[in-house]
Amino acid sequence: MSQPQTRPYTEHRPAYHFLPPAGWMNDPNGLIHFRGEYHLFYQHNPESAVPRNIVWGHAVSKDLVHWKHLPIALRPDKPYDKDGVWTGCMVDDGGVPTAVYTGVHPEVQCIATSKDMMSWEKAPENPVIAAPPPGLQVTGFRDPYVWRSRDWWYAVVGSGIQDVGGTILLYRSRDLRRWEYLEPALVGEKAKTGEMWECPNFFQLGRKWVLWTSPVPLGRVLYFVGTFRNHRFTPEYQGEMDLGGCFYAPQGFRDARGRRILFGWLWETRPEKMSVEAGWAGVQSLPRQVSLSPEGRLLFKPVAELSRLRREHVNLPAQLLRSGEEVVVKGIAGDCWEMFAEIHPQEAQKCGIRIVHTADEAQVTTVLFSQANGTLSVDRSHSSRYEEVARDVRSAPLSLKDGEPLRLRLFVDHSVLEVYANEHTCLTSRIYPQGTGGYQPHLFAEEGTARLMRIEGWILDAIW
Ligand code: DQQ
Repeated sequence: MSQPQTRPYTEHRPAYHFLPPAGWMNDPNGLIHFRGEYHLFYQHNPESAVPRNIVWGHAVSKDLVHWKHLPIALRPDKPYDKDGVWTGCMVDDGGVPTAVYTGVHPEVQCIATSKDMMSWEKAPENPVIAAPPPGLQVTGFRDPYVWRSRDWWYAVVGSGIQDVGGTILLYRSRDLRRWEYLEPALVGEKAKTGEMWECPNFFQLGRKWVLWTSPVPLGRVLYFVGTFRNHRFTPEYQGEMDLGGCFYAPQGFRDARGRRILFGWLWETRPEKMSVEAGWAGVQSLPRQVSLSPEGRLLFKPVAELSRLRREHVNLPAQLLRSGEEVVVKGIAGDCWEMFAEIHPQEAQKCGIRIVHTADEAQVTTVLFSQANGTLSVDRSHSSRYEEVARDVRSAPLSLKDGEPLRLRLFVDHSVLEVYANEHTCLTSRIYPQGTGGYQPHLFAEEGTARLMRIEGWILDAIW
């Protein structure tokens, strides 16, 4: 479905990332692979591009790439959720899809079931968790995430302990309706990991357990990999999921092929007024498959199905890239493309890709690897002539091992730029240039010569 042509900023509206027909979207919710179809629910205001009157939007896909919009699934129409049907997950309860979500206000946990994935019935037992554990001074109590282990359902609820830090509270139940509180599975330190942990996901991956959460007020996503014994999670590795500055509240699920896949909310970094005029705000990230590296850190790669969008293909021969010179990837231009670059920086202190606006080359976003600093960054200081959009530099630590090449995968979709480096470092960004025409990639090196090993690009199709 496309926006009416009378709206401004249509050139910023993504074409192969998921977003609703109109209005506001934030967190992905209720992700499940059910009877051969992928279901994506999401926090949504269909009326306007502002975060008010939230409902659960709903879409379905057979391939994680092409989506069909379905009717709104949950609305705030009960005393226990009249101020909001907030984030939650979906489980398959013996063939019955069951949403476990937060009703507001105050924050309580509720369930809703469906026979056909189209109409939803809220359980008479709601709220199924009516209050936080007695005696705990909590800073929030929301975003239940549920899994099954033998005869029990387990849930973590995002929370925080006053003056202590973010926490996940662990519960168990036989029937999803009567819940027993166990204990905090992990408690963070307020100064380091925030005061309240939104949207936790907690699951086993190989021989480890993974927790990721979106801490208030950090506005980014932390993950921990560790062990889970006797209801206690012991982190062994801590990482950041995406340091681009607009990625939040991801939710993951396991599909029928056993893959762990997540979507994350990409928020706008333009003023609310621009979003309201455009008529929409919020995009879902590409679906990312999550796995574990031998060192125990998380790896992220866009799902293989996305290659169905590939059209024209460009392949450059291996070559040297001298300081001060540029290699323009001719054949890759426009609003929707993907590219892969394998680069040996050699003695070049810096190298990367400039994403240059084709109609106005002064609007450029730079993806820069700095050997000296051990960082990968996205520089938006010259991305747009619009004064009022965010212009910053976001960086993630990135050091290459001896002989290891830089492997960059870029996805450009109108105002979305997703950068994946060596599968473990993600920087997702929003860019809003003035004018139509799209972008073209220019490779560059500085302070030394780099070697381009493999450069490939594809023009991508729209999904609607
Ligand atoms: N968004 C939801 C909350 C959640 C927050 C409300 C995270 O349930 O904590 O829209 O973005």
